[in-house]
Amino acid sequence: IVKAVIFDLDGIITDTAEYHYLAWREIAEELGIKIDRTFNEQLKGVGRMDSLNRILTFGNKNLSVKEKDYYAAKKNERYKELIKGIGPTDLLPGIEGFLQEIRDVGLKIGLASASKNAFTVIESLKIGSYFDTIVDAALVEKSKPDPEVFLRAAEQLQVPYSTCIGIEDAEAGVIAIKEAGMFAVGIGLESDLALADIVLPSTELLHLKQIIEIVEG
Ligand code: B16
Ligand code: MG
Repeated sequence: IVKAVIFDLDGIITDTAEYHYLAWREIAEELGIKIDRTFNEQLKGVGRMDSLNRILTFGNKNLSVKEKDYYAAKKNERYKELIKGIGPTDLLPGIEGFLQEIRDVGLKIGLASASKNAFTVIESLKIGSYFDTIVDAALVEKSKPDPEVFLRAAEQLQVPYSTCIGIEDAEAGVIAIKEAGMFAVGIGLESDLALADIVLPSTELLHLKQIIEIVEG
């Protein structure tokens, strides 16, 4: 029986991936590394320091811990500037209706994000009232694909892990959901999200009744 739905933020609720990309591209350029949108796919769902490490590996560059902290902080300042203008029109298609469907049947709603800016983004989108809990990177030790962020969210919601549906756009996130013992809905390409229980091409196609029918059989 399904008791809760736990959402990823970036790529599911809104497309902040583009802003992460623009901010990282500037930082990478400063480091003499050129990244493009194809490379950026590898940064989706991956935490801030892990993202920087991937960029450095890609560019064959080494930095000291202090330098890494400096560039990670600088990226975040730039990212925060870029997301200043986001609002309810930046919600991905169908998301608000889907949140309402979940509310209407009385299921709980959680957020499990690798971003330390999750609270700010949810506030800007004006959807904070839908969420019974928000678990972000500041509250967990291990980032996706570790299941910790999804496990914490279920605990906060006081529901068993196996009664949760997790929704993710990144491979690392789908792995985290499955490791948490939850039902995984992937949004994107079947070839990228092979471990998900079901894959839908767009958030527009999220409909609670259909998903519950598949989960509960
Ligand atoms: P921050 P999600 C993730 O959010 C993003 O997908 C990823 O690109 C980003 O690096 C990460 O958050 C950390 O974000 O720098 O804001 O702490 O998809 O898990 O909601
Ligand atoms: Mg995501």
